[in-house]
Amino acid sequence: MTPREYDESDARIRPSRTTRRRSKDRPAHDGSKTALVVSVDRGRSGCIIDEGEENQQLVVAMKARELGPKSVVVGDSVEIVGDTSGDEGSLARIVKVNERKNSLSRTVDDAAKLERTIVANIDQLIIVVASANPEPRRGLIDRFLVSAFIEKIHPIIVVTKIDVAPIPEFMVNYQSLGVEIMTTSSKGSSRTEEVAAIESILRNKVSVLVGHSGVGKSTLINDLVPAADRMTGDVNDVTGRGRHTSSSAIALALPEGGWIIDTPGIRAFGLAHRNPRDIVQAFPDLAEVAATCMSHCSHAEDSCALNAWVSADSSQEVERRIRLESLRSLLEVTLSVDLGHESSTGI
Ligand SMILES: Nc1nc2c(ncn2[C@@H]2O[C@H](COP(=O)(O)OP(=O)(O)OP(=O)(O)O)[C@@H](O)[C@H]2O)c(=O)[nH]1
Ligand SMILES: [Mg+2]
Ligand SMILES: [Zn+2]
Repeated sequence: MTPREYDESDARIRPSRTTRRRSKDRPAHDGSKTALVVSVDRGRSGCIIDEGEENQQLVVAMKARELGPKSVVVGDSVEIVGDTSGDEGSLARIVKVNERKNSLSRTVDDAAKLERTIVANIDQLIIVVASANPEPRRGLIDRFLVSAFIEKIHPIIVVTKIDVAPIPEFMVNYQSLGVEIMTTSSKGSSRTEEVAAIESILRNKVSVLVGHSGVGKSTLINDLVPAADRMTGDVNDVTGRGRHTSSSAIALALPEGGWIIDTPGIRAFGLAHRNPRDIVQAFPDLAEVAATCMSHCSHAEDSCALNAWVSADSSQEVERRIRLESLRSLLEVTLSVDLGHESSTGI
């Protein structure tokens, strides 16, 4: 298999003669049914109608042409019309994507303008990092955290492959920003308890697993949802990289309630569409101080008001210093992002 990056354009459909013909006698939209998108693969979306009810039904649907370039992603709430029987070979049409409460999106690199949405309507972002093989990369974790804080998605870090190497020290500092860190090993004797602990934080929530290829996202999903049967792939011994085994996102129902979304491993998470400085807003105590900074303060300079805040209270100085350092690590992402726009918050 050729390794490749997940590309949302995979989901794009070319208008064909058949769709054009069908659109002539399309039904009125007021008879549409609301559905949850659980998979998107080559233009076909798996949609669940009457989710959680007795008559819950999986329907395959295609995006209607009238939707234009707007993407349909896993986690979306959509309106579908047409053949919603779910019968073998049936195909319904998605006529509307309902408003998203949030979404996780990236640009291919920091200069790119085209924003690609990965998933929508998420409660928790589970950043999966291997302690080794592949090596953890701080930059990617920081980028995921920036997005989570801006989009108000609760982030959690799960460190896998604890059997191979201990948890990297730099990760512990994220706790000062309120990020919970959990560890697991598919090989260890306490796997059952570790999976149970992860399961309990996922219960009745919509969570998405993200991370590099080969970190063990699908391996974890298979233990959380035994019926999932996700394919896993070994990490290349020579390059230390995963093989991009999972190629599209899919949401799976957790046995105890809630949804877990497996995503394909990504190489880069561009933030051209974000201003990382906005993450300060996610921390009210820091935002209050940062509001007194000089305009355009990068919060990394000597005159930054946050420096004075650290030493203003000696009893809290150590905690404050770690918290500020962790925040600055996220803000450093700013340096590598070409900020095409100024922060709307003025800080
Ligand atoms: N030693 C060890 N190996 C693990 C652990 N978790 C997963 N693996 C192995 O790591 C490899 C990659 O696992 P996958 O679950 O396919 O990784 P993924 O994150 O889904 O990768 P993509 O689908 O390519 O994004 C497989 O060979 C797994 O058996 C772990 O905790 N310890
Ligand atoms: Mg996978
Ligand atoms: Zn500042």
